[in-house]
Amino acid sequence: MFRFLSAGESHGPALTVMIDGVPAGLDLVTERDIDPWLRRRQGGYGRGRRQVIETDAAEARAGLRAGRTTGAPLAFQIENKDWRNWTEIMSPAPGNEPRKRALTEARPGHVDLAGGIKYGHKDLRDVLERASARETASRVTAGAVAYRILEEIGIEGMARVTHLGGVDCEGEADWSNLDTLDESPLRTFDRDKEAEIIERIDAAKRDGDTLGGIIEARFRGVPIGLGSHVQWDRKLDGRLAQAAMSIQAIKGVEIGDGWRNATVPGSDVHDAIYKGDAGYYRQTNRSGGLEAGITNGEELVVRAAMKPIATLMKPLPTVDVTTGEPADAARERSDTTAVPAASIVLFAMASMVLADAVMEKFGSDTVREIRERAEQHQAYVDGY
Ligand code: EPS
Repeated sequence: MFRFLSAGESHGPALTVMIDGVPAGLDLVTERDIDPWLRRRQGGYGRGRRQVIETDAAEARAGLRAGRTTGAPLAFQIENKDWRNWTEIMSPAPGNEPRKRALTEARPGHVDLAGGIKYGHKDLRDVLERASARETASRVTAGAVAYRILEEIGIEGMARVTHLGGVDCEGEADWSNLDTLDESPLRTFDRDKEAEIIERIDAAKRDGDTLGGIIEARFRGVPIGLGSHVQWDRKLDGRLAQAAMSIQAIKGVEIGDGWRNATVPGSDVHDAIYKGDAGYYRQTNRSGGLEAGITNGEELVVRAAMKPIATLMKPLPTVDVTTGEPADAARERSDTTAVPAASIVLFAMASMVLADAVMEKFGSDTVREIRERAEQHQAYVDGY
């Protein structure tokens, strides 16, 4: 129901985002609802100079009228300010062959070699520009719209880092102090670990190296009964995993304490069920709010493992694809780490999956019907 497509190269003129399936009647103000998420995605210690050039903002092009959605597809554009430095190399017009500054030394871990072979390019810029994580600004734009739908039925979310560069920084997920995450240069509640992690990022930068980490998106107020167990492609955990795994550099996904749960007995894994005045509840949430692909009313927790960025200033051995000779992998301006930014992207992707599941259950034409049906559903659950 909630579908999004994007177009745009890292150093092209702009990123273009199209979103279909947004219900009518959603209050949406780009400066209030989208741009703050774009700013968060640009942040985090360890990013390169590109983020000094960019000030991402979503410009509404379609589907919005007087601060409300109409039910028509939404379209947004995010300017690449760096485009002015790339107008010749990235020009869409003919006449730039042979290309200046062709990138031919395939970086291990990046799209370069496999993408170059697949699409028949020897200037690997023709694949890397689209593989670049610049594209995640589009995801965050669409995710911010999805999150507005979630807010309409009382769902609240957060995005944080729980590990970076070999240091755990999980801390307690503190809903009453979400500002802490924006204040932390690493988007962590565990601020005692910041100095150690920053030292590691500085050391990696000095060494021409990069660092990965673990990120988490968490949602509360999620109704019981989103997703389904009846077919593989309707399971919400599977849908979240696909969305998370599609993010650049993400190589592992867990729901709740997925990896830990594989190592201990079932009695230490499954969350005992209780019923009180407020209905069914659990005292633990190792399943991360999902059982058999259906939300169970507990906090929804999805985590993802991000590998270190593939552009190394101290390059690994590779092959030049034009000469076939051994070479040092290409060096381009890049980030030492983008783990804090990736947490915002995970949050955006998870928001889209959740908004899709919400509309599947409660309707998709108007925000009014979604709200009414969510309230009716809660009354039903309370009496179950
Ligand atoms: C990226 C390389 C860097 C990052 C970029 C992703 O860009 P540049 O080569 O222009 O310095 O900054 O991420 C972004 C531009 C962004 O907005 O997140 C890469 O190769 O993936």
